[in-house]
Amino acid sequence: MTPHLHANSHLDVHPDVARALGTGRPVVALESTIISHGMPYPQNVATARRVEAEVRASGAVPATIAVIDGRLKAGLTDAQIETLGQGGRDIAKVSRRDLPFIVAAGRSGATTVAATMIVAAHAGIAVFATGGIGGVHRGAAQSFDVSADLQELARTSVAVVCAGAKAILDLRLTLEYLETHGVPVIGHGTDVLPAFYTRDSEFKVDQRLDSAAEIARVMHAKWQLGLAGGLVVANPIPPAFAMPRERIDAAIAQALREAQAQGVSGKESTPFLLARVSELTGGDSLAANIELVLNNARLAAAIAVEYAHQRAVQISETASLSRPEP
Ligand code: PSU
Ligand code: MN
Repeated sequence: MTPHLHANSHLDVHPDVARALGTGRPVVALESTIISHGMPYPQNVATARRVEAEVRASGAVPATIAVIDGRLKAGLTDAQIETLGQGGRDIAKVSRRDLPFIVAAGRSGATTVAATMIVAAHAGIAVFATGGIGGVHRGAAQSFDVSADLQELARTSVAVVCAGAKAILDLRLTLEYLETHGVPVIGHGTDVLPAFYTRDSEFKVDQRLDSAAEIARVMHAKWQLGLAGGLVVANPIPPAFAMPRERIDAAIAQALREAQAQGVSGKESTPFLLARVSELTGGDSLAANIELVLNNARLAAAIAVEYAHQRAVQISETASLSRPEP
C-alpha cells in the first residue's frame, strides 16, 4: 500500500510564521480571495499589505494563505500578493472542492474562507481574519446556493473574525445553518449579527462577548471539550465607516436583479454581487470594506495574543500539577 503523504507535504509555512508557531507566539491567518476577487487592483494589494502590517502592530504574525504553483502557502511574499492582486478575477478562486485540482495541476489560486481555514488548520493556526464570510444565498430554497464556508466552519477548528456577512445573503438562513451545524456565533461588543457595511441586522448572535480574552477562553473550552469545528466572531464595522442602510439595500437589490437576469450562478455568484454592489455604491463601499478588514485584523491579533497566552498558562499549570512532590 502506498503510504499516505500528509497534507503538510504540500504545505510551505513561511519562516516567520514557522518560527512564531514553533515558539507558541500568536499568528493570524488571512485569506486571498478577498485580494483577487473581493477588491479592485491596486487597492487590493495595498489593503493586503496594510492588513499584514496591522496584525504585526497588534503583536501577532500574519500568514496570508493561497496556493502558489501547486503548493499550499501559509505566509506569502510581497511579490506573491502582488501577483494575486494584479491577476484579479483571472486568478482561480479556490474553495474546498477546487483544492485537489489546483494542487495536482501545479497551478496558483486564491483561497476562500473555506480553503483558507483548511490550510490554516494544517499549519496549526487557530485565528483567521477576513471581511465577510460566505453563507446561504437569498433564494437558496430554489438555487441550493449555500457557501462551502459554512460546511467548513462546521468541521474545521479555526476561529473566523469577520464583519458578519453581506446582505447579498439570507442572514436568517445563514444563522440557522450555523446553528444546525453547531457553529458558535459570537458578537464582539454586539447582540446582533453585523451585516458587513452596517453595524447591525435584525438577527441576534448566540453570545455577546466584549473582550479578546473572553473569546479566547471560549475557543479553548470548545476544542478542549472535543467539539471540533470553527467559530464565527462577528465584529461590527467601526461607526465612522458604517454606511446608510437604505443605500446599501438599494444597491444589493439591483445587483441581485442583474445577477438573476444574466443567469449568474455557482462560484461566479459571490464575486459578481460583490463587484456590482461596490460599483453601484461608488468608492464609499470600498473605503468601508478596507476599514472593516483592518478592524477585523486588529481584533483577530488581539484574540491570537490572548489565545497563545492562555495556552502557555495552561501548559505551565499542567506541568506543575504533574511534577512529583519534593
Ligand atoms: N464575502 C465578502 N467578501 C469576499 C467574499 C465573501 O464580503 O471577498 C469571498 C470570501 O473569500 C468567501 C467567498 O469565502 O467569497 C465565498 O464564496 P462562495 O459564496 O462562492 O462560497
Ligand atoms: Mn455558492
